[in-house]
Amino acid sequence: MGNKGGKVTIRTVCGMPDYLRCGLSVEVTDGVITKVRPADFPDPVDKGACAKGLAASQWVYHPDRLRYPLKRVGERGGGNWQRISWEEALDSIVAKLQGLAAKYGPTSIAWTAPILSNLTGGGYSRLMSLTKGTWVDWWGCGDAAGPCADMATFGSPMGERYLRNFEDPKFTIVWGYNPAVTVHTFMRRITSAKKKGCRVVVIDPRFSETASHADEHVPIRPGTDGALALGMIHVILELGLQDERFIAENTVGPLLVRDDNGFLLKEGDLVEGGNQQGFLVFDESTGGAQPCDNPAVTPVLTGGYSVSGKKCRPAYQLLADMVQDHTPEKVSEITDVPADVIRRLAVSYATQKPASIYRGWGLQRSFYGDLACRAINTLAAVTGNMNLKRPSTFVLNARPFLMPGGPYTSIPLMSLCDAIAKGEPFPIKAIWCTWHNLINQMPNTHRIIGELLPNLELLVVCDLFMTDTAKYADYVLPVASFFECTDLCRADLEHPYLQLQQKVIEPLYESRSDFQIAVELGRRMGFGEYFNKTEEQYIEEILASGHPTMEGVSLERLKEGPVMAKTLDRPQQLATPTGRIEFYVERIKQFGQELPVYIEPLESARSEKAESYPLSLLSTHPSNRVHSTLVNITSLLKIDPEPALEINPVDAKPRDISDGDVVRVFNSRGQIKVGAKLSQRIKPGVVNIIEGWWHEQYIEGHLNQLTHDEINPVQQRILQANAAFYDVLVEVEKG
Ligand SMILES: Nc1nc2c(c(=O)[nH]1)N[C@H]1C(S)=C(S)[C@@H](COP(=O)(O)OP(=O)(O)OC[C@H]3O[C@@H](n4cnc5c(=O)[nH]c(N)nc54)[C@H](O)[C@@H]3O)O[C@H]1N2
Ligand SMILES: Nc1nc2c(c(=O)[nH]1)N[C@H]1C(S)=C(S)[C@@H](COP(=O)(O)OP(=O)(O)OC[C@H]3O[C@@H](n4cnc5c(=O)[nH]c(N)nc54)[C@H](O)[C@@H]3O)O[C@H]1N2
Ligand SMILES: [Mo]
Repeated sequence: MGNKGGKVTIRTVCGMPDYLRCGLSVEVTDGVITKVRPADFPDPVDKGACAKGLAASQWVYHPDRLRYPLKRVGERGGGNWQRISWEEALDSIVAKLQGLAAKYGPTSIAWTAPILSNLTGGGYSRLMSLTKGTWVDWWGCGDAAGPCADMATFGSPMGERYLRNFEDPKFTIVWGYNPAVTVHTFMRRITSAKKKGCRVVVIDPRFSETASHADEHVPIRPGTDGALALGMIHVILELGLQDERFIAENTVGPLLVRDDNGFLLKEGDLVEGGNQQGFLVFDESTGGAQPCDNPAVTPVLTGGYSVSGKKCRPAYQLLADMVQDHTPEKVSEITDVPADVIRRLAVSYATQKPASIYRGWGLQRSFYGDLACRAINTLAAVTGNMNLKRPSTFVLNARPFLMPGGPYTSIPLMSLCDAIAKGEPFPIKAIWCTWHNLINQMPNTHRIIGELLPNLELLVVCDLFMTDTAKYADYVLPVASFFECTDLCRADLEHPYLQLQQKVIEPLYESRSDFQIAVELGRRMGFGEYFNKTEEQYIEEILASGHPTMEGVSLERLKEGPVMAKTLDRPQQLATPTGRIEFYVERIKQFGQELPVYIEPLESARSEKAESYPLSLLSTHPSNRVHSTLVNITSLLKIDPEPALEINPVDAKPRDISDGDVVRVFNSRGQIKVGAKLSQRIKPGVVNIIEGWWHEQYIEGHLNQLTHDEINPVQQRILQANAAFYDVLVEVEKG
């Protein structure tokens, strides 16, 4: 509860949109936050808070914070606003939403809320469910390629966890990941393993903060990680270091694939009316095909066979054939990683067991990032470096809370622009933008401003600040921060806790929590009975699943501190079509990607396009901010004052660029101006601008005017397309 008088200390949870959910112990004096410290956790390794959490009180008390609802006056984006009351704002917005829903259908109203099973996003989820609106699935804004790969390989978008978290790893690869900056909870685990003798290797085109804590840094050409993984598999197979037992028991390796059509051989192919899910392996002792789940059979992994006249080979043989020409020398040419390093990495990963991979998002933001992640998953599978244990978890009673009116439609972020500009696959006319700064953070900003905004009849933004998106809104609503409202913070795999985000101060000015805003909307839309309980009552409902993982967990218990998740004893059942780890994915055969083949990046520095734009542009995540959140905090600006282009002196010199010079960074989509920062830490041929800065902080333009929104159809088929933010070519000149 918010406290008015005296000095109290309240445990709450950091709600910054990095989703780390660190515990914070907040001292409040006479209703004002006076100190923020890291709070205790049952496992001390989880205690810690970073500059972001500690600066959050400056964010909450920032003089520029939005204070009351605003209505646009004049042109959109013209900067003229009229202060209005909440009553007036909500009444007029609801009238407009209902008018649009009547004219274009309820799915024409889109919401960008994060639907975690908590109140902040959950209130909007209830509204979407009751009104049959559309949820904008934000995952494709840079984070969906790995999940696509995991969906294909493991049947779950969260399968990345199978590659890591071994109790006592001997060898760890941190791949396209900078957890020293982005996921401190992981970095603490990596560092503690290293102290126990685990060797840590970081694969990254930049000598990142994480690389500086590692035993070895492997600089790689951006977008070529898939080739590296295939090269490592080549070495492993050549030396016979694969784990054949694991492959035979857990993967599609032994399943027979038909030579004539590339599909898995099924019982139904041999016997009229036979099982179409009955996958077959070749049994050498009987010299024939047998069901893959027959425990008496020892299936072969290699060779070619004829079964009832149908020629086939085990999927493992097809993988071996594919990696055959990925020699370390050839892969070295593709990746710029020396052949002996590829050999050494492969041998260490296959022999220093258990070996773990922490796979980040950096390598996923290439156009074929899903293929790279599938190749890495395959590398883990052929060596048996897999952790198939069920993670500890909580099973909440979230669904009735989130979807009291049943499920609703969703649209992948990468399809949002088409829905608004072209009405495809269905028209969207209004966006309720909460929790996101889409004009700043979506790729290809020119398209957002040129096509999305003009075709949108209503844009409502709920935020704490006048962000770039809020500037283009029709209504701007001041939102309460996580310090100013109660919520339930769910455990995730990195942080196996359920915690209570306790309100530490009353909402400042006229701000209201997202949940309270949803309540007010719901009541006005005629759903009052679904919004008539208190926050705490709803939290109690969400906790009351009766599931064994929730034993002893109550609101009262959570007020005392976090609860650690329990492990379920049920064995893991993979939800792939074969129930096995699939490095061979039959259903994308038509795209030629049934195996995790390597394809050059869309904007490859070795393509024709590179003659005009020879440098690969990355835009990595900021250290002391979360994307565009916290860009306006004075103390943090002292550490990192403005956008800059990191460029290697090898690339700067021929362009006559010195440290601090203003440079023009451009491609066919746009041009921007920033200061240059010469750095040996970035690989020649690669440049980087840390993402998140607001438009007004650039000398000219904005980073995302250079990025593109090309859709990868295979990703779309498997899960959803991902924004390839790091698959971008540019040229740089003094300027
Ligand atoms: N402080 C802070 N923490 C955050 C966030 C934040 O903005 N600030 N954002 C949160 C969110 S939403 C996310 S998605 C995560 C992101 O977390 P990370 O994945 O750790 O972040 P990135 O900076 O995108 O990329 C990680 C590294 O990948 C490298 N990289 C880029 N391209 C390639 C490539 O082709 N191959 C390889 N091998 N490496 C490559 C980059 O140089 C970078 O060092 O962080 C979360 N945590
Ligand atoms: N070029 C480039 N672009 C990128 C990326 C990249 O690496 N390079 N990364 C991409 C990735 S991985 C991601 S996840 C996206 C992130 O994109 P966004 O989710 O848009 O990230 P933020 O800029 O942090 O926006 C969060 C907004 O929510 C507001 N906010 C904070 N707390 C609350 C609250 O309690 N309620 C409400 N209503 N608002 C709140 C903040 O003030 C902020 O304006 O960006 C993507 N864009
Ligand atoms: Mo992200």
